[in-house]
Amino acid sequence: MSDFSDDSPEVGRLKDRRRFIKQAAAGTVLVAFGGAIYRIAGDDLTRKARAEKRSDGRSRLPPGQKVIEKLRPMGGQPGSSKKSDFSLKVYGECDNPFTLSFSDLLALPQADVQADVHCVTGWSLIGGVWSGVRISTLADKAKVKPSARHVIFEAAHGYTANVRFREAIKPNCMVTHKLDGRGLRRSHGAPVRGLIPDLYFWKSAKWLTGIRFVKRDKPGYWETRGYHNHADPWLEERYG
Ligand SMILES: Nc1nc2c(c(=O)[nH]1)N[C@H]1C(S)=C(S)[C@@H](COP(=O)(O)O)O[C@H]1N2
Ligand SMILES: [Mo]
Repeated sequence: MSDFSDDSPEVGRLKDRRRFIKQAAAGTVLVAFGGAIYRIAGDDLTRKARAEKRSDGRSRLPPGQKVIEKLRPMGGQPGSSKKSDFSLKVYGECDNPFTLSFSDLLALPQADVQADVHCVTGWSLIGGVWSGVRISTLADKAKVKPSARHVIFEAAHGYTANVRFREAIKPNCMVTHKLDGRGLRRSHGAPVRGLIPDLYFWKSAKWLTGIRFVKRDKPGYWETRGYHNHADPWLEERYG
């Protein structure tokens, strides 16, 4: 099992994942977090993930990470989670800027991507299936100019995250509205969030409002608060 993206339905893999987690449940610990109970996977899940290799040869689990079973809400100032309020502006260094409603977004080619995500606080969620539209699809539609070098993900209340253009158009990068076949929860960025799985999870902006292609880099919310500008989990680029 690897991180790479796949356009085909992921039902088989999902079932595998559920079985995998069930088998590992014996080693599971319960912890209270933000008033709710979350399961921290046992060492067996973490050890197994660490032993696996990705298609790019990297260890499936970046250094210093532990596997959790369920996505954990990490806060932030939410935007409206109503689909009718959703509007995504795709603009900047491109010849064809556009704005999408939620139904416009659904009318674009959809992808299902199996991707692991890694939070800088030390947890990773592995094997999640995220559905939505690839950044590369949006970039093609926008006719991005060759001068665009970075992508600024813009979210409610001024949150931003900067990603190198060439990394943002990798096939596992998308704007996503579903995890494991279900609409995102409000705490996880409903209706739509960015997803840049190969960088620390703060690069995946919740309550997404805009995608701006730019020539010059512009460090975002966490990048201007002591976190690393690039954020590669395998290089442990945690702090700037
Ligand atoms: N708009 C917005 N997006 C955000 C954040 C935020 O505060 N606001 N926090 C980031 C951080 S630090 C992390 S770890 C992930 C957490 O996502 P989750 O709450 O779905 O686990 O969202 C990222 N996206
Ligand atoms: Mo975070």
